[in-house]
Amino acid sequence: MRIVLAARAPIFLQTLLMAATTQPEPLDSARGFDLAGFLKTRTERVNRALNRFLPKATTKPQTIHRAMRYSLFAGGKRMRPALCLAAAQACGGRESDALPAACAVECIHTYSLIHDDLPAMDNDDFRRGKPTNHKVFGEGIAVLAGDGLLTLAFEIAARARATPRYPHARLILELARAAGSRQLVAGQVADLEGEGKSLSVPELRYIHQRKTSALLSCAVRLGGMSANCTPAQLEALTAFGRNVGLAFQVIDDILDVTQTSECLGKTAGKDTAARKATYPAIVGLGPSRRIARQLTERAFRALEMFPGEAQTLRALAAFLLHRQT
Ligand code: GRG
Repeated sequence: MRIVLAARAPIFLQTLLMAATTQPEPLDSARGFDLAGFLKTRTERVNRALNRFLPKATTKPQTIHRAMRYSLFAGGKRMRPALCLAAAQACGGRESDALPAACAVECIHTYSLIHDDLPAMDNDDFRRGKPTNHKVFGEGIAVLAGDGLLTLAFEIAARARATPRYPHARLILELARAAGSRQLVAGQVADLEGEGKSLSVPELRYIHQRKTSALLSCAVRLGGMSANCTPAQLEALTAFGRNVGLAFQVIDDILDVTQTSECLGKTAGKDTAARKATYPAIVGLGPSRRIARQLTERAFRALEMFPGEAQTLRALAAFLLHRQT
C-alpha cells in the first residue's frame, strides 16, 4: 500500500490534509444532546417495525426467514435508520413517516454485510458479535437470506407514505440507485479487485463513496423525502450524508487496526491481512483521524440551513466520528 499523496491526491484530499494541520474547529453544537437516549428509543422503534415488516420465523420456508432474522436482529448499531429518522426530523417531518424508509435501508445494509462475509467475498466468521450467517445456515441459505432482505427492502419502500414531491417511484429509484451496480455493488467490486494492489487515493475514495457513503446518504435523503423536503434541503442532506459516509469509512478503517475483534464484534485486522488499501495504510493513523474530523466538519457545515432542527443529525455525525465500535 505505497501511495504517495503529493502529486496524485485530489483537491478534496489536499484541502483536508492542509486543514488537518491547522487547529481543528470544535464540533460543539452536538454537546448537551441526549444522543444515547435518542439511539436507545429509536433502535427499539426500528426493531419493532422491522419485526412487523419481516415474515415470521415460522413462515414457510422457515429456514430462510430464520436466516434473514438472524442477521437483522444480531445487534447492529442501526446508524442508517437513526440518520434517516433524524433527517426527517430536521425537515419538520414525522418520524413515523420515515420509519419504512429507515427499515428498508437497514435491510439493504444487512444484506450487504451477509454477502460481504461470504467465503467468495471477505470470508468472515464473525459479524455483530455472532457467527456469520453462512457459518450458521450454510452458504446457499446465506446468499438467499441476503437476496430476501434486498428484495424485502423494495416491498417496504412500496408501503411507505409517498409525499407530493416524492411519489413511490422516486423512493424506489433512490434505493435502487444506492444499492445498484453503480454505487454499493460498484464499491464492493472495486474493493474486491483492489485487494493486494497499490491503489491511488482517488481509487480509494471511489470505493468509499460507493461501498459506504452511497447507502448512508440514501438513508438521510429518504428521511428528508418522507418529510416532503424542498430541493434545497435535499441538496444539503446529500452533502451531509456524503461527508458523514466518507468519514464513517475512514473511522471504520482506523478501528480495523486499533480495536480488538471482541470490541468490534467482527474480525479485526482483516484489511491488513487482505492487503486492502485504507486511509491508515496510506496516510497513517494521525492524519486519518484528522481527515475524518475534517469530513465531519464539512458535514456540519452542510447543515447550516437547518438552524435548530438538525441537532440530532449533528449529534449523530459527532458520535460517528468518536465511535469505538
Ligand atoms: C451483490 C453478491 C453481492 C454482494 C454485494 C454490496 C456488498 C455485497 C457489500 C457492501 C460492502 C460493505 C460491507 C461495505 C462496508 C460498509 C460498512 C462500514 C459496514 C459496517 O457498518 P456498521 O458499522 O455495521 O454500521 P453494523 O453492524 O453496526 O450495522
